[in-house]
Amino acid sequence: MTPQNCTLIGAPVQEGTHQPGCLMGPDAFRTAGLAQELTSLGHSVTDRGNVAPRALPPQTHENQAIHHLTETRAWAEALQEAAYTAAQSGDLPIFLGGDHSLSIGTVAGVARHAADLDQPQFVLWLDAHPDMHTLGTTSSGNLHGTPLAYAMGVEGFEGHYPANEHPVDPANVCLIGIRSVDPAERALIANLPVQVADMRGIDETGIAAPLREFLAKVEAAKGRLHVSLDVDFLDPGIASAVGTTVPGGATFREAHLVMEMLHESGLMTSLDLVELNPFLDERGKTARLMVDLCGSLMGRRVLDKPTRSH
Ligand code: 5AB
Ligand code: MN
Ligand code: MN
Ligand code: MN
Repeated sequence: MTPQNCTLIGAPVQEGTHQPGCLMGPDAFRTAGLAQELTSLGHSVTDRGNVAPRALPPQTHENQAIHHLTETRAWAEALQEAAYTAAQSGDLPIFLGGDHSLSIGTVAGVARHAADLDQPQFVLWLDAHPDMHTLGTTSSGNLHGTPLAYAMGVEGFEGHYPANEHPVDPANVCLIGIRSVDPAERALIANLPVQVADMRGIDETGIAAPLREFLAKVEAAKGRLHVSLDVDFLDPGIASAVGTTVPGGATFREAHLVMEMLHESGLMTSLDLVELNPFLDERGKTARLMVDLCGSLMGRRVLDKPTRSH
């Protein structure tokens, strides 16, 4: 496989959720040996440290449930810029969260670069949740539930989040692992051409089928692929260090298979690792599992020949 130049960018944001701890995420990934894992697979790694948002004037929204709107916007601006700059360098940006609100910035940033290249941007959302709330529909007020709606240019963020100049076409979005959907998200999914592989479907077809279908679309369109991996994609039995556990998630092997297939496709151009809450971890177990999954994503395999069967 081609060795890649990986750029690690820490985004210690936790304002998008209601419980503290994601702030420690980037350092937990570093402590669990992410850079060493990538280096051992032949890649080069540059750790750019953590992004720091600037202070913005306070802003409010009529939805009283929303908290930390100003901070979320500040993170989005800083991360959009960081993601755009990192993507332009031609390296593989890996964003270390931090809660999922960081993807408000990262997806828009890499999509801006895809637009420069005149290539379509695709997004693979590995998550228990669709994260498709708008500022008007979130009832928890936790803004980590909004990044995918914003990334696709759904209305409901105007004047609050940065203007999204390069929204991702919903037809280029695939959600895998979904098992907790709120009514407003359900309605949005019904009206958008997104591909959704919920756990119900995965139980029947296996996890490979929907992923294979999506990767074929990315390849046919010569697209760029952003992967956003939320820890709660995984079953809480193997990954407990996350605030929003939902039973019935991806198993150890399902998750590795997704990573292995992504690697074999050679299509991924950027990656978010989000929602790790080290304060809830048991002796670094979830952090280490995430690093282990990154190993499969970046080329570790059992044998030196393909093991896949079509
Ligand atoms: B995560 C919920 N839909 O809006 C909400 O972890 C959960 O980034 C959001 O996927 C979960 O609060 C956001 C109930
Ligand atoms: Mn999420
Ligand atoms: Mn989630
Ligand atoms: Mn969460």
